[in-house]
Amino acid sequence: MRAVSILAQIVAADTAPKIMLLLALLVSIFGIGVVVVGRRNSAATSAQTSKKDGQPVGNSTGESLQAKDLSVRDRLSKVRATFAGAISIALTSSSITQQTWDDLEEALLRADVGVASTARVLAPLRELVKTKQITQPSDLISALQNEMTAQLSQNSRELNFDSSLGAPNIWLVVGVNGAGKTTTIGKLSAQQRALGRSVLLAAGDTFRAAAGEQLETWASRSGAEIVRGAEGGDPSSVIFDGVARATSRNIDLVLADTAGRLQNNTNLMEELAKVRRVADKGSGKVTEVLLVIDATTGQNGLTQAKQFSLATQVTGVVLTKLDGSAKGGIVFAIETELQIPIKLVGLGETIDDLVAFDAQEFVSALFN
Ligand SMILES: Nc1nc2c(ncn2[C@@H]2O[C@H](COP(=O)(O)OP(=O)(O)O)[C@@H](O)[C@H]2O)c(=O)[nH]1
Ligand SMILES: [Mg+2]
Repeated sequence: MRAVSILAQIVAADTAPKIMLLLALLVSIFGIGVVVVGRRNSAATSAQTSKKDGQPVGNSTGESLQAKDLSVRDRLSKVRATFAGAISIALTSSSITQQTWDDLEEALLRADVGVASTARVLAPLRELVKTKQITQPSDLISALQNEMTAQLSQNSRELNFDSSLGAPNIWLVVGVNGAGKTTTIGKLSAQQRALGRSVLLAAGDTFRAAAGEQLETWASRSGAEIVRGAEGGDPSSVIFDGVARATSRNIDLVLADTAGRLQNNTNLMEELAKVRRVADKGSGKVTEVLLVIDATTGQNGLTQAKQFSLATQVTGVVLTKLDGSAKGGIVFAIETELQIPIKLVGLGETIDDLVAFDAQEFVSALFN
């Protein structure tokens, strides 16, 4: 026994430093492991928050937060650069001559205001000059700004939501391909959810499989439900099913996406007219038909607006991509020639980039 305990002491004395060394080694390997894994995790998280399904996500990265901080005026810098520049050139001469009117007219037309709206904006100014209420070119600027604002402020821009309906409100979203319908629905869904309304997205663009997937991403991002149909299926029945689901679940609002092939395709217009009829036939009610127009497509947007309006009785326009447009005059052409109010404006691709259209703010951002 004694021999055994002496042997144990010798072994202990001999291995203790080795064990300590082993322990130290283990601790440092483990430590490095933790740091490496930790770094990998944080890299993966930040990659996830900055891009989800290949699409930019608002509010999650420094970049988007910075974008959100930019004011509406900042986002309209492209429109302002061309418009304000052209106007100030028109008004540099020492007196108001025919040239002044020609230059002003050209500046308005270049900004996409359109022939009829340009005439309507300039007529009251000509009168002010004729009656000598204005004599200096520089005084024309504020008169022009006032007149442009006055042309826009007539219509109500509230989104129609009837809370006494006892059934889902349906907002149809129509427009040509690429105008920004699906993106607008995603942004709108987030806004309506923030107001405390429950939302269901109906994937009525059944022509492209990708459209349904894109809407699915927006549904999960904004906390909305979604109803999708088979690819190539009947858009009306998808929307009808969406309304039925919304009714059974007491959901307040159905945002219905639609396909948007070329506007000169008469079948599309027939299809949309049918979508509208079928949507109204179910348990819900269409309280808003939003036509999405890409601001960068210019006067072509006006032709689109006329056709879509005939097919679906458009109640409001969403003007997208104003952040990337060097023109903005289409706002006047749409409102004064079609009498359809612009209700929302898209100023970027992320979830926060949809704002209520404010005529005064818009016109003042054009000038300074
Ligand atoms: N810069 C900018 N891009 C936008 C805006 N709205 C939509 N887009 C982009 O326009 C493209 C087409 O949008 P999408 O919603 O798929 O159009 P849809 O075919 O009408 O559904 C996408 O790349 C969007 O991110 C906007 O207000 N500003
Ligand atoms: Mg789409």
